[in-house]
Amino acid sequence: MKLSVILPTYNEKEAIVLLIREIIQVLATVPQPYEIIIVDDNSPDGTYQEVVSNFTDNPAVVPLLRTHERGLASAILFGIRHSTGDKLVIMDTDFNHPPKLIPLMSVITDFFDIAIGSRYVVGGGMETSKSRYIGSKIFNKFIQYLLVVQTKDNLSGFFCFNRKILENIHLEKIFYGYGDYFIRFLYVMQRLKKTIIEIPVVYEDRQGGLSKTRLSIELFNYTKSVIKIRLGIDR
Ligand SMILES: Nc1nc2c(ncn2[C@@H]2O[C@H](COP(=O)(O)OP(=O)(O)OP(=O)(O)O)[C@@H](O)[C@H]2O)c(=O)[nH]1
Ligand SMILES: [Mg+2]
Repeated sequence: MKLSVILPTYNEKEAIVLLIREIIQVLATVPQPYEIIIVDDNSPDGTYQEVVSNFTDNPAVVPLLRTHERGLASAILFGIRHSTGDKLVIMDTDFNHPPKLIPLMSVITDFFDIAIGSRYVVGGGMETSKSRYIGSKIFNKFIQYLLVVQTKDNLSGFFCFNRKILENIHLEKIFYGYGDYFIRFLYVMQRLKKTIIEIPVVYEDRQGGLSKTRLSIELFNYTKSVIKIRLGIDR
């Protein structure tokens, strides 16, 4: 049972090496083989080169460079397609998502199809302003209500799943845009009756670098995406 950790990066030079080192440390405690795939969209700050120069002697670290495309969701799909693991972990690269949870997610997905790191189950949370936390919680309620889904954190982006659940799924119809790919992913998986468990996680504050999320624009785009899913309109 090989594990693939997929890390999409854009201008994450400040955090990426520390993050990969921490993931390697955490994964030293799990028995299965693993790979860490970095998908960088030619970041101007040299994130890709930073990874290459720090991990040349480690074949488990696989840096990939995209020069003709940009975007979070398509980078994740690129990483999935270039990965070889039976289980996949997707996470942010700015320490929002704590690597220490990976072993638990990996074990839990022996019993469930998908494990999500969730901010909105008991024990979960987010180190951010109260207004961003509450705003995100309310928006997640809106998603739950409109799409009739059980999942409480539909914008998590920190998750582990068994590769086999992707069989016969048109992935381009899910993995496009920004964080809204995760709403589509969970919606499709719940309609297919895949088993999903939400594990409480406290999102830590971004360490270094700048945010790529433009909150008001993304909120508008996410709302559009939710309505399109509800109406059954494809991209
Ligand atoms: N490859 C790639 N990765 C991206 C792109 N945009 C964002 N990312 C990565 O996606 C992850 C999430 O982006 P963030 O800027 O942290 O977004 P956020 O977590 O909503 O916002 P923060 O509060 O700043 O943490 C990070 O690992 C980014 O480096 C992109 O266009 N291409
Ligand atoms: Mg982040």
